[in-house]
Amino acid sequence: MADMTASLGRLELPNPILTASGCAGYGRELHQFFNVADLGAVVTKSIQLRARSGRPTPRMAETPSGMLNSIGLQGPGIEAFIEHDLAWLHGIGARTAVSIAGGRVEDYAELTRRLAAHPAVSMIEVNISCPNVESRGQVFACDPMASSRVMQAVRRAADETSAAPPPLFAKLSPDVTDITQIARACADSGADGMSLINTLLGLVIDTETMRPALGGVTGGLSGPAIRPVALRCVWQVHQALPHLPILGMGGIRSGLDAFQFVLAGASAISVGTAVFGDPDAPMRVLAELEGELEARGFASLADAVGFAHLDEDRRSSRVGPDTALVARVCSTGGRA
Ligand code: RRO
Repeated sequence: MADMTASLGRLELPNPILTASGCAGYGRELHQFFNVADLGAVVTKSIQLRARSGRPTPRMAETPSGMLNSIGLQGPGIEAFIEHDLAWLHGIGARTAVSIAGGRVEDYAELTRRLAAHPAVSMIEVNISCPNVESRGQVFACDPMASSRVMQAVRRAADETSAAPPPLFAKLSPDVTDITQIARACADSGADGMSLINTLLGLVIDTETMRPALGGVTGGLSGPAIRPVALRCVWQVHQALPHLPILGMGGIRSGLDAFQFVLAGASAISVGTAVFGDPDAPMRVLAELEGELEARGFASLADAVGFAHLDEDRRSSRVGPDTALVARVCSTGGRA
């Protein structure tokens, strides 16, 4: 049995499979299908200071191998979230990564002050990359200076609120020229890790009405269509900042998909859009990923993180007693 413990900075999780923000609400719906406390963690829908009803309907459209959403940050606001949703997650024993979003830097700082010392919060995912906001100027993650201002404020708020705040992960957008520039700006400003990636900005036109299919016109593209883009982002950020923990996501549907993200440098995985068609996908992906690691002789998940970047000598040093097995798999590219 491979050791599936996942490390996201100081946070240690019993396994590396999390939900993806926005794809599992606050956990209750998925809990009908499996115990969400068995996940590495539940990542909540991004929460803002105040309740928000979101963008006009329709808010979802199908695309080949993906889905376009234009939810527009619908949510109950931080107070109701803490009272009802976070309390429920805490009650069932789930580890929770709370995704936060705001229109101003100070919003993020205030949200962090409400959450950083809360015993139910295992991690804060700082969503600076929501594509469905009124103005692209509000997408902090499209600009290194703006990303840096948010992360500095969040870092300061977390450290002022708690002596041992939860890890702070910046969620980045792939819709930039060089994602490593944004990741570096966030890391230099106090982020403990990166969540990669948010959706890509897309558009679908309904050919019957001859108008955009979504009420919000544009939307965020997710699902298998974006997997190679997401994997490329994980690869680039791991290469540029090899010690920075990465939570990887983007169209992951199977253990083999997840394994690619681990090899590229992700220490843990969020399963998102897959749950809409297959609510059991997170636990299935976990079992499949463990099988893929074992089939290649990895004693632990940690040994496989970033493995695709390593030269032959460093590969051998990662795989202990099963070196021969892994060397064979590595050289043939096949399964053991
Ligand atoms: O709520 C949304 O419309 C939304 C958000 Br906050 C996000 O980060 N990514 C996305 O695709 N949709």
